[in-house]
Order: sequence, then C-alpha cells, then structure tokens
Amino acid sequence: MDKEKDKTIRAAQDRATDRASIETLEKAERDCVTVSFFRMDQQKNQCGFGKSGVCCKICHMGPCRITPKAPRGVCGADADTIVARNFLREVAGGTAAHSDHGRHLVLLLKKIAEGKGGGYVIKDEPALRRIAREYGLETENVATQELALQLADVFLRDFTAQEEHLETLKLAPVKRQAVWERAGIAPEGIDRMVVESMHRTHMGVDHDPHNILLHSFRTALADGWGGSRIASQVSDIIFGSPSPVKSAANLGVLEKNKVNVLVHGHEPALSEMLAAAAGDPEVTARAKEAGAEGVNLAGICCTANEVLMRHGIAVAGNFLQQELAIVTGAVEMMIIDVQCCMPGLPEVAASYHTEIVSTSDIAKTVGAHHAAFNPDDAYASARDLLFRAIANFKRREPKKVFIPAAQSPLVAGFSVEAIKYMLGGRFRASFRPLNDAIIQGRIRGVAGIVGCNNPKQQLDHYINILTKELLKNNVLVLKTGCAAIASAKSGMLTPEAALEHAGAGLREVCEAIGMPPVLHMGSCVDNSRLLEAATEVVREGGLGDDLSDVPVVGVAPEWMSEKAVSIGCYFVASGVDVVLGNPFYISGSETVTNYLNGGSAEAFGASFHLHENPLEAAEAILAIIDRRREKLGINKKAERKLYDMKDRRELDV
Ligand code: SF4
Ligand code: MSK
Repeated sequence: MDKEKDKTIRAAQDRATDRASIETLEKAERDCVTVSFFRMDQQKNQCGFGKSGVCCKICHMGPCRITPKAPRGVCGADADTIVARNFLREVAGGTAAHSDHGRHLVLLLKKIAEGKGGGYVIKDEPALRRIAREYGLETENVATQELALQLADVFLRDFTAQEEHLETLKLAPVKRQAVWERAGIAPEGIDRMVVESMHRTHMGVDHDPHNILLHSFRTALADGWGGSRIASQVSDIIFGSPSPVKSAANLGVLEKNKVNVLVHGHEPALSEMLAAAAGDPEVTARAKEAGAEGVNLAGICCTANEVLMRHGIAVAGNFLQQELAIVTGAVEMMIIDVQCCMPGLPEVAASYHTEIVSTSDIAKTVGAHHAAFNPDDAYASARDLLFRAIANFKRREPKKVFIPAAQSPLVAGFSVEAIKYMLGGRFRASFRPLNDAIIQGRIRGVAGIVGCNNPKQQLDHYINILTKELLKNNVLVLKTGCAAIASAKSGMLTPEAALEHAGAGLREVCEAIGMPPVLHMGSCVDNSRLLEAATEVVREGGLGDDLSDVPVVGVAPEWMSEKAVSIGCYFVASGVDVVLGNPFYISGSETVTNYLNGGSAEAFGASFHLHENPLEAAEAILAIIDRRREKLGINKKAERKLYDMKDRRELDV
C-alpha cells in the first residue's frame, strides 16, 4: 500500500504503543509482508449493516438488511429481533469456545483418574480435594484417583445436564443464585444452553428481543460459572495452581542464538509438555548440534498466559503481535492450538523460515503443518515438535533477523489461592486485609481489565492509559488475557510499578504486601477467577452480600472476540457492571441497546457502559465504584492520622 498516496494509512506509531511492535511493524512494511494491521486498512469502510447488527442471513430467503425503507426482513423480522438474535449467536460462540476447552480438560482428568493419562498426573492434590469439597464430595479417606473420577463425573454432568441447574452455580453468593432463579436464567447443562441458543435463533423461533437477550445471559452464565470455571479448576488440579512467578514480556524475549519456539492459542495440555520437554537434555544437545545454544520456549496470547502462570515461561506478545513475532525472522516454529490463532499466520510465515504447526484436529489451518497432538504420548509429541523446530534452525536467514530489544520484567501467577496466601500468610490466608483496605478507603475499588487487542484501536493504548488512571485513583487492577500482557509489556506487573503509578492508599497496601498494583490472574477462561475473587470478598464480609454490592467493575477495553461478548454478559448477569472500549454490533436496535446499556440493571444490578475514550472510561468506572461505596456506607475519605505523644495523651491511652 502506498502511504504517500493514501493519507488514511497510519504510521506504525499510530497503530501500536510499544517499541517492539512499532519496530516490527516497520520491518513488516519494509519486507512487504501483510499483517492484520494492514489488512484492517484493506477492510476500511466496513459494512454499516454488519456493524449495527441489522444484517440477517439466518435463512435463505435472505440475506436481509434493515433500512428505513425496508424495516422488516422477508419473514417479517424487525431490527430488534435480528439484532438480538445476532447477539445471542455471538454469546453462544464464545460460550462454546470456552466450554469446549473446559471439556477437553475434564476428559483428560477422567483419563488420568482411570490410569490412562499418558504422561499427565494430578500435580495439585490439595486443589483436587479443596475443589471436590466445594462440590459437596466426601474427600476423607478417598483415594486421589477415585476422587478425581468422581469430580470429573460432576463436571461432565454440568455439560450434559438436561433439567438440573449447573452444580457450579452453587459457588456463587446465595443472593446471586436467587437473582438468577428470579430472572429465569439459571442455566441447565452447558451443551444444552448452546444448542438452545442455536435453536432459538433459527428462522421462525424466538422473536422477542427481551426473551432472546435473557437467554444470552443464561448461556453466558453457563460459560463463566460453568465451562470457564471448570477449565480453570481442572487446569489447576492437573497442572498446578499458579503462584507468583517472575518472568518477562515482549518480543525482546526471543533469543538470537537459540531455537525460538512459540506456543499460541489457549489449551495448556500440549504447552505444559513442551515446557517440560524444552528442558530435556537430549533436546538441548540436539539444539547444540544444530549450532544453537538451546531451545527458547515463549508464548503468545493465552497459551502464553497458561505457561507463564505456572512455569514463568516468557511471553513474546499478545494477540496483535502473533504475526509480528514471525516478522522478527527469528522464530523457528509457532505451535498453535485453538482460538485466536489467525488464519493469516502461514502467509506471513512464508516470507520467513518459520513453520506454523497446528496441533488440534478441530483447528486446522491451510498452509500449516498439522501434527495432531497425541495426549496418550504427550511428552513424545512435544519432543518431536521441538526436534522438528531445531531442524528448522538452519533455514533461518540472518539477514532477515531483527529481534527488538524491548522486554519488561513482570510478576504473574495470582490465582485466588495465591492472593489469599499473599494477603494473610500461610496460617491466616484470607481476603480480610483486602476487604479492610476497601472499607477504609485505601483501596477505592477493584477493576477487572480483560480481553483482547483490536486493530481498530492503537495496540495497548486504551488498556495502558486506563490502567494508569485507575491506579492513580487507588483502584486495584486485576487482569487476564491479552490485556494482562499489555500491562506486562508496559512494566505494570511489578511491585515497583506501585511506587510509580499507584495513589497513596493503594501504594501503601502494595508496599506492605510487596505486590504489584496490577495482578495477572491468567488466561481468558480465568476470568472465572475474577468472579471467584469477588465471591471471596463477599464471603469475607463487610462489603455487602452480593456481587452487585462490591465496588468492582469489569472492563473490556480492546476486545474483539465472541468470547469477550460472553464474558461481558456473565459479568453483568453476575452483578458486575462492564465498561466496553468498543461497541457491540447492536446500534441498529434501540430496544436491544437500551436493555444492554441500562435496562438489565433492574434484574441484575449491573449493565454495560460504552466508553471509547479511556479517560472517560476511568471517570465512569470511578463513578460506578463510588456509587457502590455510597450504598455500602463506606464512601468516606479514609482519615489516616499518625498519632504523636500529645495526641496519645489526649486520648488518655
Ligand atoms: Fe431474512 Fe428473516 Fe431469513 Fe433473516 S430469517 S434472512 S430476516 S427472511
Ligand atoms: S487470547 S480471546 S485475543 S484476550 Fe485469550 Fe487474547 Fe482475546 Fe484471544
């Protein structure tokens, strides 16, 4: 594309914020390689009907587009029905993705329990027993394998239940469970919710926008409290519960003298084995024979978050950096599993020596080498992939290599258990100190900032501006997914960041505990950990008895995927307001827009709020937090006074 001729084409600095991305974007331009940022330009003037949600192609009398002159589709559906149906289909897509990920892990847990787990074992037995107790299973004198089998069966029933509500819903505050019952949105089996979504949105079925939207929330609950929660819990049982770990993030973690292998996607099963195999002496020896110093394993997107949280493996980048990593010319292999792996990867890789390897039979990519991952012999599969990457090292072309220097140190690994331990120590592990800090006003509230990047926005810009503004205002920030990686790249995931960016109260808490003011809680499915943390706050007491009471807000600043739509919906249905940095495709229906952006508060105590400017978003978030504090009667400035001897005498103590 000719920048001189087309003034709408943005410079690299306008597309990204971090040095590494800017430098590799410039290299992509020099190398004449097309990445998502440039394809975004090619897609300019995106369809207005699609953006407003009024395009329907659910049946073959259509596609129909609603306009003032044609206010109904061929079947008679109006904008409200069409927009609501499209929205529900997005939620169903997101729920299906998270939950199928969870299902794969439950099936692996079952195999381990039956003694057929290949190289996998239960790494975190205390987590198994704790979680089993949460679901009411008897754990005393029950052998590990037996308990794992029973728990796997509980989880599998949550997928297949036809008439019973999800067991996992019982982990929510009792008052919230009653809200769901009252609204008629307590979900039955996860699979049933997704199937019912597809049924209801088939031509000629559910046409009432409110009824459709209620099912959107019901389906999303089957994700957040069901499939995603199960995925996080089973990952902890099999691979170990995360605890604080140091590492680094950004493209600078690639190493010039090593065979660079990137894991990308979401499912941790293979990447866990790759993490183990990367340290195998035979692998290192093979790398040395090939002229490298060893193998450097790093990650992209949420597979990165999974191996970061549990092993401290470095993160090469977030969603929009997946192609930029290849543009460095220094990646021997990118191993992809499911979700968020761009189909454009092989085309970018064709300009370099990188091999893209797909590993899941449900996620093949044209132009990638497919090496189906065999969980029965996972370690061998992992080693074979590393050997293949090593063999590719000789094809690296030094003149095409440019590894940006930028990388930032980070601390990640904040599971709910780890936060409890951090706050209270081994013998008093609890959320009490956090609740007290919120009640006293040292921490004004909590924001969960989650989600992706989107080339419609400048990479990481909104996320980082918003995060800094919230920290300045004493808001503790919890993060997952690519938003967490954005913070990692900008150096916000270190305890030192508190000294620089946090307001006085938050800084005091962070310094006392030695924690970063931004806590990385994991991957996209780990958004369920945010709900778990909020539930712990409710249980601890003093901040209301429902999630809609707690001064907490969810934010999806640069989101792009259907999973984010589902996440937003399960936050709102759980009583947590959600601020979006870019809009849903709903503007074509006032009914749908009004319900999602306000009306839902009547039933759930929370709704969506659209703010495309990060500073306006910060203001809105603080206003929501303050409203909740006001309701709790704790919205007073903390009076903190250090007493001198005169004061003490006056107090007569
Ligand atoms: Fe058109 Fe109705 Fe068919 Fe949709 S379902 S494509 S609005 S006729
Ligand atoms: S990877 S869903 S781009 S957060 Fe979970 Fe990142 Fe969004 Fe994918």
